[in-house]
Amino acid sequence: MSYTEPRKNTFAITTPLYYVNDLPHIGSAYTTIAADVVARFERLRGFSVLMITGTDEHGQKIQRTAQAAGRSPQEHCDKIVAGFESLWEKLNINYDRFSRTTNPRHEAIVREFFQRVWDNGDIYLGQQTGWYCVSCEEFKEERDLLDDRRCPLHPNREAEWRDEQNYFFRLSKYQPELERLYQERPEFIQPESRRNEVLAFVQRGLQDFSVSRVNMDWGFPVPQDPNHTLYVWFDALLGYVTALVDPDEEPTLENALSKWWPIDIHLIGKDILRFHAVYWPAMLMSAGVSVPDCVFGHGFLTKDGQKISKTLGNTIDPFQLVERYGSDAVRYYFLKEIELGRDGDFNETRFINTLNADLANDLGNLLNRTLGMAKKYCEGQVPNVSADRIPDENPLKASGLTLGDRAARAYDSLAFSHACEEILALVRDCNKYIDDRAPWKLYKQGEQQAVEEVLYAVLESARLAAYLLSPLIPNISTAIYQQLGYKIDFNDQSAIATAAKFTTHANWGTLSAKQPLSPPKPVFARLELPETLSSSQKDKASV
Ligand code: ME8
Repeated sequence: MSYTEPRKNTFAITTPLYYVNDLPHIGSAYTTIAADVVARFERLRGFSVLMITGTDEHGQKIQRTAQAAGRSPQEHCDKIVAGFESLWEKLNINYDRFSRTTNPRHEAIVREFFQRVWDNGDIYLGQQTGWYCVSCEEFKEERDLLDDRRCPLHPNREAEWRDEQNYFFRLSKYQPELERLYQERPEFIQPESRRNEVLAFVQRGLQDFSVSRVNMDWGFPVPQDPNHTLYVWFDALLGYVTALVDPDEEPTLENALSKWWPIDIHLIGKDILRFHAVYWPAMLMSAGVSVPDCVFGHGFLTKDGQKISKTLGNTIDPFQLVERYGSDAVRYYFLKEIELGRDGDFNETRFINTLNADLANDLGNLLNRTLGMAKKYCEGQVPNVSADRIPDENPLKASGLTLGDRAARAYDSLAFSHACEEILALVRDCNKYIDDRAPWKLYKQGEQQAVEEVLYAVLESARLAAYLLSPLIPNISTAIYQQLGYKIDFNDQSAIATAAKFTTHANWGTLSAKQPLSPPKPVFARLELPETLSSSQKDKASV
């Protein structure tokens, strides 16, 4: 994808369809926030956007969890789904479709797709023997297990031995076609490190995988042999396709693929890369469907340097985090502080320090002090200056003129932390510029024109920063815009592309002279460290 290349005017992005074995955790929140930021940015740019999230509800793992909780599987799923919906609302996620794999409409799509693969001769009956990790819902090679046959991703669970008749999908047949795909479209798997992982895996030789289970009925029956239940991953990946059908349309493959296909980005964590970058395109090839544009596998979150796990008892509760600090803070921290392709750490002290530095000090104070001066020196209006009268060499204008392009390129490659750096650099330049030009002195010297030029340049740069940060911190950006005298709400996703056109608002020089400003109000209150944080954690953060 490139900012400059023409594209279709629709854009579809997916998060994984999360397992409902438990309430959403910080990992699921991380992927969903990132997808929401991309979707918001594309909407801002004027694309017709479909953001899909949802839940993966079938399979043994869910069946057993429900059983342990004393509920029917469907009751259990409904209960947990409500938790996902509630977290997405708290985190201000603007998804368009929530795909649940237990939706009866989904079964119609799965049946039609499976029939195509069957008709293509890619399904056969065979004997499956091997170690199965129920938590991954995946057969494991013996060499990939720990010494006591535990799965490295779920060391508290033993893999289970299986020896049963299953239907298999001829993955091996698609090896040459997959290799051609990776060769011809290097951007299909991103970032590069993940692409290399997949290439190495495929080079070892692909083996057919089983797509049905026996003695397990929480799932769709295999249409041609109802004694078998379809493998949860086969059904789950198709949840993306079902989500594309408009609610008032018949759930057919033709309808599903008519508008939004191919999906532009499947955003996932690195744990499920193989399913998305190997199994999924092969299934699509078998069914005669084109493959998605890109699979982006992000890194994993750790806490205070340790893997987040229930066994270690160091999970981060996203509900608590958002209640304590607000959605913009949570969204900003994870995407600014962690490069999306890499693993990243959460530390509450660093969380607070980053937000105070960037949002309260640099951005918030800048706006506050500049609006205060505009009130005093310019009658509470945008200074009476036309942007083209400010020379191109003005440091804020010079940087502001190219910032829209630079930020767009960063967003395009999902380099959110880089986008934030670029935008925050302008904000910091503004603070320095005010200190250097000291408008309060210019005012005393009677240099009204100079005062107005300085304040215009700063207010306009703050506006541009707020605009370009709006996919990440929509509430703060809205507050900034409203104080600058606009009636624009960055959360009004259906109107935003026309209310604040990208071609105008992403450029420096958009703020209109004499627009009435609102009285300054802090847009982000400084955060305090909760008492409960131990001093050792504070120490770690400062290392
Ligand atoms: O795998 N750091 O669902 P799932 C960052 N149902 N992201 C994390 C994370 C961490 N520590 N832990 C989890 C499934 N994630 C399947 C998907 S798709 C058709 C089916 C995120 O609930 C990350 O996006 O186990 C990972 O890929 C996803 O949660 C796994 O979610």
